[in-house]
Amino acid sequence: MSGSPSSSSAEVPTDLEARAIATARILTMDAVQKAGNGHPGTAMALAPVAHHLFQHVMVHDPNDPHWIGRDRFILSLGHSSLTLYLQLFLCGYGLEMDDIKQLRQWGSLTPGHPEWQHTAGVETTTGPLGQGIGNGVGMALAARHERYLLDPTATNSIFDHRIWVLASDGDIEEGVSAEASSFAGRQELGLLNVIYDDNQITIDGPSSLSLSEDVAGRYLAYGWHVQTVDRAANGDVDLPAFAAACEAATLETAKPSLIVLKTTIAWPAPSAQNTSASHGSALGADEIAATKVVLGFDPEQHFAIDDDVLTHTRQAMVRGAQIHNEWNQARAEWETAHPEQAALLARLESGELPANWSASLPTFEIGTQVATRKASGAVINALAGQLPELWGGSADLGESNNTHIKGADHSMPATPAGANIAFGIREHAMGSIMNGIALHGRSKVFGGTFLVFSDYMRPAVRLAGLMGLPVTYVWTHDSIGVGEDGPTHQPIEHLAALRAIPNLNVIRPADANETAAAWQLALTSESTPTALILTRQDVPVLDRSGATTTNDASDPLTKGAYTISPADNPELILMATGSEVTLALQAQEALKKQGVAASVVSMPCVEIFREQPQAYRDEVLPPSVRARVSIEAGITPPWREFVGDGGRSIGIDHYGASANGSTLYREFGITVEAVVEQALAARDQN
Ligand SMILES: Cc1ncc(C[n+]2csc(CCOP(=O)(O)OP(=O)(O)O)c2C)c(N)n1
Ligand SMILES: [Mg+2]
Repeated sequence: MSGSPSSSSAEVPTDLEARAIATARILTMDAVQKAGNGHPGTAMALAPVAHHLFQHVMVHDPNDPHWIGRDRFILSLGHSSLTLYLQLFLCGYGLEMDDIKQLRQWGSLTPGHPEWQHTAGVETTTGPLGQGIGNGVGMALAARHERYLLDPTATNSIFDHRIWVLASDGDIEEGVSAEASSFAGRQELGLLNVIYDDNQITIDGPSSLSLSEDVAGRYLAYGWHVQTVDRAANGDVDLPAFAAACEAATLETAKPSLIVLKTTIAWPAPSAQNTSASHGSALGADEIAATKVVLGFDPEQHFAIDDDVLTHTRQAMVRGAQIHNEWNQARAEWETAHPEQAALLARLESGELPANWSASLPTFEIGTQVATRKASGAVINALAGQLPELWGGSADLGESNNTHIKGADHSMPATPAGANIAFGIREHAMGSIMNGIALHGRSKVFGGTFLVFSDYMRPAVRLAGLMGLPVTYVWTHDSIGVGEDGPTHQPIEHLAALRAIPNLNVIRPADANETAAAWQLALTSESTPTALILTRQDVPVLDRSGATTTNDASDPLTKGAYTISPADNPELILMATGSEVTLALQAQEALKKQGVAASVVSMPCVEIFREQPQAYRDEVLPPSVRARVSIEAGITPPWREFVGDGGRSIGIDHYGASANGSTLYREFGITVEAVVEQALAARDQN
């Protein structure tokens, strides 16, 4: 299965192939010109590269973009989306000329940057530079993990496939790619091949304005296999040399490969080539006409393609069907030889969890003291044996985040099926790699760090939300409760900042049992990432038996918020998240002693609560009860949404300090007394 789908050619392309490449260049110019804006230069330069990969190198089947045996292609330089769209058109993935004409238009299949699940054949959403490299590293790690989970003893496996990434100067300059590439070197991810379009141009001018390092040397130092391919004498891609480099990269299976490929942006446009302007603006009618003449095409024709060219490139469908069919036969043999693994793969492909899996979720005894991070660790360890698809790790805080799976190997070159991932102190790459693992398919991946460092991975978290990847973040040390490490380590605005990301469920469980329920929700999420926000410090396991709000068997946490401790005809509502729910319950007691009836709402997940029907939300927060107090050890302004005009919020709107956690809660006024005081004031005011 490791061979190329067509006879590999380290030769000069045939006339038909040369015309296919020239056609891609011309369609690039036409499409951007019609849209009025876009990125023509790089797609023109890289047309031969993409053609070679899609026609001669990658194992893929345009008839089935989801075939699990396919090589993955990532366009990390997402601005050059036509590089990918034109190959999807030429190979027969479903895009047609009309789609190319609709580049960047409302509702089209060809948006400005490639979007996963929007256009068949797009493996990940790219545009934020650097992320595609991180995604590629994640896919390569996942490919290796899955291969050794399913087919550990084979020399050549049907599950071996490669990840091809096309990257630009921006990808190379962004820090996330350095983190991810360093990780890939340590992991010896031989399935990963990155092509760096070294065109020495970025938007603001020559890349030398901002880049002087020896990139090839840097990647050699990471432990990569590195090749450099110079331009052809005429300035075009040296295709035979590039083809030879692809072969060498494919043969290198013990190290990730980097091909530093020198190109000329906007080649062969007479005036626009090698200019920064060609990166992001239409070339203009005159320049396009002149370029068509250079390429031997009719300058009067637009969006033209010769029938014989399209027939030739769409042979990719025939070859794809054939190689896929052979693969299916090999899979049938593998299934017979490996019934247990075959059953596992069938389950993973169905998206089902094992029957009764949730029965092994731990339950915690009321009244005991358990840090929610510890409860999370107990959940992970209770499930790991049953769910081989559950794997993950931490950015070097495994012991603190309680993400370590005991008794399991690390995922390493020598133990590739290991379930623990040592991401290293690389939060941003961790987020991007997690996305790649999720995109590769069939994994339930988690990654941990301190909540305060979620900022270091935010761009990848946003992309997980945008793509709808069901990854799980284990963010512990969730408040000033961190204590002595001080303000650098104490999250303040983080909960609010994370809740601002669309399609991210931020869950801050009140106790150990809510933590188990939160994990259950995370593992059954299909298209929303989950952030688990967990305490460093012990919190009591709460008696939740009085929770009023569920009329089904699921944990009340699944409603996002619920009345954990009701009161008859409450004058007041106290609402809280995480460790502050305990404070709210203590304040409820204190108020009761003064003859004041307050109910307590645990609101672990604002996002899910917002999705509940109005009737349920009114049941939890009756509009008639205007005296409300929120308690959360984070910034207070967002709580206005729930406490309303008559309400008050207790939290912390400034940085923390170095002292033990209980001192900080006291000094910063997050106390039972403060809650009682604010509650009475709110009551008197309403
Ligand atoms: C994280 C991020 N920052 C900034 C941008 C905006 N941007 C798009 S392309 C680009 C750089 C263009 O240079 P290069 O990466 O070399 O691409 P080329 O023009 O050579 O194709 C920038 C700054 C982005 N897409 N992502
Ligand atoms: Mg560049």
